[in-house]
Amino acid sequence: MSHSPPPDYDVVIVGAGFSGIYLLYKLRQAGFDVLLVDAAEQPGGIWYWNRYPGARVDSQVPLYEFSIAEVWKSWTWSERFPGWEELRAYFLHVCDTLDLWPAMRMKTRVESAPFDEDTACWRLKLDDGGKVSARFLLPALGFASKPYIPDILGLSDFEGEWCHTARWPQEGIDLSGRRIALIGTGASGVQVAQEAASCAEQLTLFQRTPILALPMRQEKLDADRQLREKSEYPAVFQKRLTTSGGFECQSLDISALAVTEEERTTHFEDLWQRGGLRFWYHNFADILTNEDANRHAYEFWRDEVRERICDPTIAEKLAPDEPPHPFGTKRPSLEQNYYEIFAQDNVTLVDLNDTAITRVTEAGIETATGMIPCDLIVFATGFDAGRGGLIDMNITGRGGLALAEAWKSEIKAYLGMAVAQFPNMLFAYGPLSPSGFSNGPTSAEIQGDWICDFLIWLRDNRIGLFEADALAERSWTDMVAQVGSMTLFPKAESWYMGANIPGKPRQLINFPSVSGYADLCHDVARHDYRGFIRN
Ligand code: N01
Repeated sequence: MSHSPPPDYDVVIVGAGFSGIYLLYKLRQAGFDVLLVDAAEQPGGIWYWNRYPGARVDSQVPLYEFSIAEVWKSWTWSERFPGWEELRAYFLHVCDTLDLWPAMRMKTRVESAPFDEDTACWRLKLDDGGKVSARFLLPALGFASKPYIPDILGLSDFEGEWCHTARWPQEGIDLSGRRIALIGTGASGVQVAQEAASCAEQLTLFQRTPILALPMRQEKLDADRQLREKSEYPAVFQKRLTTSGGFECQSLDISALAVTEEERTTHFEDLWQRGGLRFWYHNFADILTNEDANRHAYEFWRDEVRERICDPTIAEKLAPDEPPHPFGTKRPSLEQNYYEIFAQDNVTLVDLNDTAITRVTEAGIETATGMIPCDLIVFATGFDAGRGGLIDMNITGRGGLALAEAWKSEIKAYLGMAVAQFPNMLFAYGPLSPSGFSNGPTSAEIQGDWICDFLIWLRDNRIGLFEADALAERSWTDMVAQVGSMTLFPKAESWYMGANIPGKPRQLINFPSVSGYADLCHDVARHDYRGFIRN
């Protein structure tokens, strides 16, 4: 190693969402010199970028917030499932309360992040022309920082407006009186559709696969009620660390096939009435592992939804007799009036399996059966989940190895945080960790605490360099695939399986248990951080 000036910072964190902000708070508390950079104008991560009308979280209060007492004690929500404006305000409150601003540089995008082997530090190039170096690099980009827009012929000819839900203009788009074509019916598509249906002149929704959406059962929250409920918060925050999804409870420990039909229906009915994602995470033990058990859940879902759709042809498109995929193997979303909007005169459903898009013209979307004029096209077509944002950061490790190259045929990562040949880098909420299966703040805190403890341990032991061992990386990657193969997830063409992006390696990109993941990470720590080479 050559004699050169020390790096500018101990740690650079990239991303000001839940993971990045939590890491910043913890590492500053632990005495590290830290800088956080983020391309957005304000903190919030996905809640900055996904500011389309109707964007709101699907984990209920108080699950979707930090467990840091000074933050939750001084914050009041107005709804059980808060919207993006309130979530953004929450992030400002967090940064004010924890005095994080001095270590944050917003409106700054990392253009490239090469590891400099001579000085054993990361040398980041920023889009303002600046450079920053740090001993440790912690990308905290979330799983959904790289939007996916399908390659549709003629899009550049379109004379109206178009955008992706995750790149919605910050000044907003007024949907009133517009003729809107909405492509994609995932969680984002459902939320835009509900808003657009209420004010658009015409909304045409292009569906490739029906989403199996669950009733949200939104509630207003008043301050007095919340104050009373706050006495239970510490127990809820503790509990969420111990469940498989990072929520307040998890699946039952009994099979859906081990109870009578009446008992099964009673439990389904209870989950349905309580609302939220519970029908997904608090259901019978084998809903996501046994096709017969899963079929019961699907049929209950289908029959409930069909009751809300008048037209039998539309009902068969939105809630088909035969499941399009096992229930819950694609992320269910929450809806408020999604199934009712299709009865409105201004809403049309186009099934892309019967009526493919042939091209976009100046005036709208041309399909196999005719032209659909529109003045706004919304792509609610998802993300290159887990991998896309990290690759776009142009991270290069030893010998100039690009992360894109390292992950060309398979995403590999030890503990879903570290990659062989990329020393002194740990990413949060990334692939092969629970991220997409987890309530966000729960994972942010589990990984944030673990990373902070690891960096303290390195400091205490005067270790300046660590790197994931290639064998440990291999066995973690295999283990995630092995656990996945015991579930029904591989049976769906989902972003969980990398199947939504042409050419992306097909593999389960998330570890399907938050508490199981935490146990494994803690075990690694207890064994002097085995699986990491250090010197
Ligand atoms: O993206 P998605 P999303 N032609 O990938 C369709 C979280 N989230 O932004 O299913 C036509 O789920 C695609 O069709 P198919 C949540 O974890 C949370 O909605 O692949 N259609 C699908 O319908 C969620 O799971 C919240 O056949 C095409 C849609 O586009 C994740 O983010 C809100 C297509 C993409 O759905 C991603 O959700 C929003 C093509 N070429 C998001 N390509 C809440 O907290 C794709 N599609 C409530």
